[in-house]
Amino acid sequence: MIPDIRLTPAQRAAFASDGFVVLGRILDPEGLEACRADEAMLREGSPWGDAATTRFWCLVMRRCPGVRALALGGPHLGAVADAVGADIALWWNQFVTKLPDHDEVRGGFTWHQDNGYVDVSPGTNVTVWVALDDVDTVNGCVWVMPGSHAGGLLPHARPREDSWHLQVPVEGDGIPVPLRAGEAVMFTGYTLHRSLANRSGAPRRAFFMQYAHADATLPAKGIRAADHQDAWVVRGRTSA
Ligand SMILES: O=C(O)CCC(=O)C(=O)O
Repeated sequence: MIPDIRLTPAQRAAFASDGFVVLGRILDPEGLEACRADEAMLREGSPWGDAATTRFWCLVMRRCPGVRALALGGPHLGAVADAVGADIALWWNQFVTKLPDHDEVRGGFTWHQDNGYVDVSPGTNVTVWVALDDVDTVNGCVWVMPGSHAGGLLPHARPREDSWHLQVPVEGDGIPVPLRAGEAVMFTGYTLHRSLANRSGAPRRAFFMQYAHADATLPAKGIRAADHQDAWVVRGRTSA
């Protein structure tokens, strides 16, 4: 079992200035296999008739025991508490599998802030993105723009009429976050990030979890994050 991960003072300072921190390993080999088994079950059960090579499965806590154990009790929750406070709600979770595809338009996920999709108040929320395969610049690791969280929410727009993606125009490449399978990076809801196409020969599997303060709200939806579908208070409690 991996012990609770707490941010060191240096990591807290780096997280405050950069908007992201690499947490290291949050899944042991058994936990990793359980998460991969969840992903395999979803992928095998999904008839994907279109050409999309990036596949998403959202809000999977009820049917995926591997990622449920991770999201509700993983060692990253210590670091999440350092960022969010002692009362924590998991309010969103999602698999993202990139199948091999050299086409950057189809295979890439353009620059965005997670709060650009759904804003959270207060904006102390974080995303923990865990690699289920070794990830690097060849197979589509996440890239982050250090310090980009400092200005808060930026205007997002659709790159094309027919796209559900939202993006922010960004100058510069940012920095890649290569990880080994089972390792994670945590970033704020306002940290710009993206991923490029998977130019390897094998799927790139990942899972991410979004945590907010247990009393945080989703203003656009008019609800508390803890009351969202599939949300769980994973540490502490809500105030009412
Ligand atoms: O897993 C990826 O490639 C990036 C996914 C992402 O940033 C998102 O779904 O918000």
